[in-house]
Amino acid sequence: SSERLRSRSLEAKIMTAEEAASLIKDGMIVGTSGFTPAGYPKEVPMALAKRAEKENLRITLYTGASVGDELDGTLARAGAITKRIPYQTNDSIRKGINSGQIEFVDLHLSHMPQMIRYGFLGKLDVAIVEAVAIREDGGIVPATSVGNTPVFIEMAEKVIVELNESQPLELEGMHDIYTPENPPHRKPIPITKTADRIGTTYIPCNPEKIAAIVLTSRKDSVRPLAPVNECSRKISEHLIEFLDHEVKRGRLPKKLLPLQSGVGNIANAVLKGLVDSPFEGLEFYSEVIQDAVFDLLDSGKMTIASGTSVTPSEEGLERFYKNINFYRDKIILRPQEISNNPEVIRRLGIIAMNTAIEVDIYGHVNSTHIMGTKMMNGIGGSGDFARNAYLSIFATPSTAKDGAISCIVPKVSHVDHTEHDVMVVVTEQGLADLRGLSPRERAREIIQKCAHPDYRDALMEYYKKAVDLSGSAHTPHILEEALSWHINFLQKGRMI
Ligand code: 0RQ
Repeated sequence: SSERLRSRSLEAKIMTAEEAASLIKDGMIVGTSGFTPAGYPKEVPMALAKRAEKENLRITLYTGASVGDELDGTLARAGAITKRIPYQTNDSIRKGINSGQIEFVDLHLSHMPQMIRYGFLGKLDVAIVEAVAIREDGGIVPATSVGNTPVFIEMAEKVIVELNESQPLELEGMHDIYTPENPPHRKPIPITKTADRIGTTYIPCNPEKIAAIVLTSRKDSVRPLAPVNECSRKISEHLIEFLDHEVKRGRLPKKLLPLQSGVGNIANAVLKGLVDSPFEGLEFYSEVIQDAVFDLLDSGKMTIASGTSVTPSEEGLERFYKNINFYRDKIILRPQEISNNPEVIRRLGIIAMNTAIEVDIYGHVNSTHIMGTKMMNGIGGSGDFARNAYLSIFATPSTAKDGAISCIVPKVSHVDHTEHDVMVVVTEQGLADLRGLSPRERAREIIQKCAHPDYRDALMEYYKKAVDLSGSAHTPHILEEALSWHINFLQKGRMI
């Protein structure tokens, strides 16, 4: 309808998904909208996957972050992806990455857009983007995510738009699109408060670049959230007690500082815990806006939420659409280059809460690799936030796989966040405050506060032996034994 396609001359570009997909050739670099399963194109990727089953067609796929199965899954199963950047959560992609079929580059999410503009990641051939509307001047109004869509539209030769009628027009006005200049001309990003709007409500696009418009009403495949379990609830309690303590000590203002939280069940539980906490006037400056943020906005505990995508569960999405006029002026969607920008994170003083796969006794965090070799999802935005935060917190259950794995280990099998970027570690057992502690002090704090009782003594034994054998070195280790827990698990199915 003319409400969604506001340029008469672009009507000639309306075509089927198959016709649009034919613009994509073997070997091309394709960038798509989408950040966590929100606002990603569906029809053209599915048509492309069908073609790839019959002909030689393999592409390099860039996205904002993870996307839905219609995009990542169908293309991976058709063998149509040679390289994937920068983050994924799809089983088929993961299988491809961990079996040598797909090359994966795990990037900090805020780095990717500037790397594209700097020319580090090659020349983008086609951008496929989901939109709520196309303006008369070609400007594109994104749907439930912004991610890397602005840079893909700017840098791609051609743009294919999936105009999605299932995404409400009321989304228009929630986005804030701003693109930093390349050095040496970059200026300060003028965000000084979470609620600041600094850009346009649409992504500028030269209408001549729009090569195809595909109409659809296919919905995002959002993912269910598990109910808050005992372990996540305890982690949430420890964290809220800690934040309260920081306020009492005068190290945090009463309304805290803007919060960032990762995705998933622990993150959701922590945010849900805040609904019943004493804190008021909270702000959220994060990547992903999930269900618990709606609870916080509804309860009046939170005044503003800024992110790069809205990714609730199915019920959450329904609730979001139903009350969109309430949420419209409380939610701002920004490019991931801005939502995850180190300059802004440092300026606002973000409290960053992310999840670890494992943490070692010195505070190094592995967020990406299972047993040091197999890629899980990717670093996502956790590093953007952790390194630049006012407070950098990592949470994990103390054990995994029914207790066969200790998530507190002598040495992590892969490092994403170094000891320099981790201030607080929290498990259901307790919280270790590592600020101002040396490695030897950190080891005792982490083992005593965070390790599961089944593993605590063995960790302390390793640590003491390492102190002895290294002559109390700065970071005591026994190199022959440091990864023996992982080797035990791989060989015997239990770490000790
Ligand atoms: O595997 O499902 O096969 O049992 O790892 O673990 O406990 O379900 O945790 O879903 O919250 O994910 C770090 C991966 C946690 C995620 C990570 C196994 C465990 C299970 C998942 P199964 P859980 P979650 C914002 C910020 C990086 C990106 C990021 C992540 C599976 O939070 O990707 O932070 N973070 N982004 O059994 C072996 C261990 C294990 C283990 C858990 N120590 N050893 N396996 N598992 N601990 C979002 C974006 O940036 C977009």
